[in-house]
Amino acid sequence: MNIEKIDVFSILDSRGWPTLAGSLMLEDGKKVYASVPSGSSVGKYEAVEKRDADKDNYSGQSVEGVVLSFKDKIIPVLLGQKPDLERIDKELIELDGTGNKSNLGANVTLLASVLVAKAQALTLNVEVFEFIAHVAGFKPAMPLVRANVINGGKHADSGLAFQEFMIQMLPGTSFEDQQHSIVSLYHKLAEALQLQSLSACVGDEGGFAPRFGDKGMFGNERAALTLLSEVVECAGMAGKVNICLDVAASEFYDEKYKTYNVYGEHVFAEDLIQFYSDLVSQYPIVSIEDGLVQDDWEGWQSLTEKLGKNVQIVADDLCVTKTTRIQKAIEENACNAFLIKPNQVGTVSETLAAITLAKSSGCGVVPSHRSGETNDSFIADFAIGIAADACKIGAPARGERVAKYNRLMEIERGL
Ligand code: 2PG
Ligand code: MG
Repeated sequence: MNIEKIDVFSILDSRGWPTLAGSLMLEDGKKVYASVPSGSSVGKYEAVEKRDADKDNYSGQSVEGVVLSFKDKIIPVLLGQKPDLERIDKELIELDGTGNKSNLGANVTLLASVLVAKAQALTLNVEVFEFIAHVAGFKPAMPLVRANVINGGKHADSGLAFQEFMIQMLPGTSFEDQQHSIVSLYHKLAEALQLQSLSACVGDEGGFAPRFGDKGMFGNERAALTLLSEVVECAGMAGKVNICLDVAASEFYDEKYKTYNVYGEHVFAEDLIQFYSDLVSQYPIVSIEDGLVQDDWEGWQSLTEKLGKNVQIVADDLCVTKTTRIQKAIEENACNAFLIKPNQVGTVSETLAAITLAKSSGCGVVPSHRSGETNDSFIADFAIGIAADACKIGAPARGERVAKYNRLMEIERGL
């Protein structure tokens, strides 16, 4: 069954900025749809996302020109072909010809790649998660959900330096039970915030964005963790809920002074590591993502050495789903888990290669949504297909996040 028609267009993402979407029709008239997400705390080694860069059009975020270039360069290559993910991804990589998709754009190549993956699943008469599992050679499994319930950093104006405070149930919990607990804690957290006259408005990933006020260096982060722990305890769930952090430390790193700029103070990597160590001893923190800046390999080594035995040390900006950087991190013991975002590399195949490498060295893999999302729930299928330890899909609120929860539930029911 060959590809008969492809349509590409611009839609709005969850932050109200344009992003690429498209449909692919096979000869038998069956269609698949896909759209691509977009990050805001973007690592500097990520593949390039193409925008029109016309300041007068959606403040430089429009993708109309990108749509035209997709039509010109990609559609002619795909039409008439069988949807064969591996082969077409290779063609896309060759056509781009750069190491970071700076020619075509990772949003362009990823849209094509996901459309082809979904179309190939259709021709094989399997679900997308089954197709991913088949290509990657894994047995599908439900992941633990990392629900981002308090938003800071670039994702909210809460003033919190840390970007994400996530809750995660204990391993072995069904998705239905996970969702049940996450949702009830999420609403209890809203009540607790309101009781303290703090805002229960939400940030980009659906987590609350309270302004704790001026509590001094990292005082707000402690306040957030304490509140979260209290809510868990009041709900009678102490011991059943773990906390995961995405510090997104590159976002508050001061290149000039080589320190972390925290509430106006300069903090050195050693002090930050000590701070994490204190937090880990006080709260049930099981994972710390991007605890340090994306270039500090030595710092990452120290962090992993100090906490990596009991805590997952997750590289997002450090390795950006790129096999060369993942290989370096493995060799240098710079972390013990990798965040996985397909749009950081630009094709499904390259994302799967990154996962295979990470898993073969015993490291954890955590597929992730982006802060700017669409209702496409591909990442939920993907996380199951690669039997991920955990996945980040945001809070159980906002349509684009809930789409992932609902898809996970749909698949668990079917399984
Ligand atoms: C992250 C992501 C997703 P963004 O840092 O892990 O939570 O954020 O998409 O803004 O890069
Ligand atoms: Mg991150």
